[in-house]
Amino acid sequence: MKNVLTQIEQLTRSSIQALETSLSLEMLEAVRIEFLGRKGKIANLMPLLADLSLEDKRVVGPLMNELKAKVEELFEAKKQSFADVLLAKKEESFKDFDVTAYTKRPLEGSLHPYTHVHTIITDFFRSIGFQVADGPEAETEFYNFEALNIPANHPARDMQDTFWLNIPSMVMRTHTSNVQIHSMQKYNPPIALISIGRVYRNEATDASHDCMFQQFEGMFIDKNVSLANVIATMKLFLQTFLDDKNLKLRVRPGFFPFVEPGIEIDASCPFCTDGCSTCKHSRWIEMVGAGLIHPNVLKAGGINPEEFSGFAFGFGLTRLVMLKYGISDIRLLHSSSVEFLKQF
Ligand code: FA5
Repeated sequence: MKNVLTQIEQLTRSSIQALETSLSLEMLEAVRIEFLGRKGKIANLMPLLADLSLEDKRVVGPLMNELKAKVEELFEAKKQSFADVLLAKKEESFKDFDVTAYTKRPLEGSLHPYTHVHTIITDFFRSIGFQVADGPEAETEFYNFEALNIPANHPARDMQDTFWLNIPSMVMRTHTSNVQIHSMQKYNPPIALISIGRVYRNEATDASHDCMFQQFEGMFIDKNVSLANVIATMKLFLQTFLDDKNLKLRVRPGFFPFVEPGIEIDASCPFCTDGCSTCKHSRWIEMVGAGLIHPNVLKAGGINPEEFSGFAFGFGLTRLVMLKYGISDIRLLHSSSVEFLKQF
């Protein structure tokens, strides 16, 4: 009996010491298995009871149960203390959490400069009564050339290097002027419309030329339309678009087979008064080709040139975009570069 009591006493000391010196949940679990496990040190004491007298059993039995209960209680208390420390650490780390602090935001999309300019142009022309029309990019020779007074073998065809399709008489349109004929066939005068879209030219690409770029065309047909009407419309539009109320226009003669007379309009440089790199130190920037619609073109569109006249104008939209946003290389517009696009 004395031997058993000594073992109980030793186990009590060693188990308490092991529990108290456990530094982690893992160490604590190892101690639990060592003392309280099914084959642990406390369970190993039980067979010793068998050799004791009934009287001794009544003394030793409760002592063994007490030892087991004590170790269990200390184990649970130690486990709880580890949980408390963990919780306190977690609370500490959240204490200074600032919900308004800067975090890197996901990349947001932005509108392409073409889209911005598209909106400015359509808003302006809708406000003065023009509608917005569309036309095909794969076009017949008739709508792209012949109906626009550019017959086959005419030298004017060389002005616009053409991408021919494998389908006979079909081209990628070289300008948005094809919309003029489609619209004359569709509507009766008065007609006031603009059209914006991609055009294609078989040209080498450099900082200011691309083989695919955008144009923006306008047309007005009514009775007694004069050149003064197109000049006034261009002046009002460019003053609004370039946000310069003092912008002046300079008109020069220009040749386009589908207008007569044809003019080219330059605008005073909106960026300087005495010359800069944008206007190449000339104080004028080439803006738009325009003129009164040639009677042959009105006829091709089914409109009587004796009764009606009209003006047409055509911008290189790509160059307008570059001018408005100070873009130096046309290739950036189709580059899909995120660094470039996120500025707009
Ligand atoms: C025309 O295409 C005429 N259809 C415009 C027109 C319409 C005149 C109605 C009169 C009446 P032009 O070939 O000049 O014209 O082209 C118009 C504009 O497109 C040019 O002023 C220029 O800004 C732009 N452009 C021409 N080629 C390129 C190119 N390769 N890359 C980028 N822009 C170009």
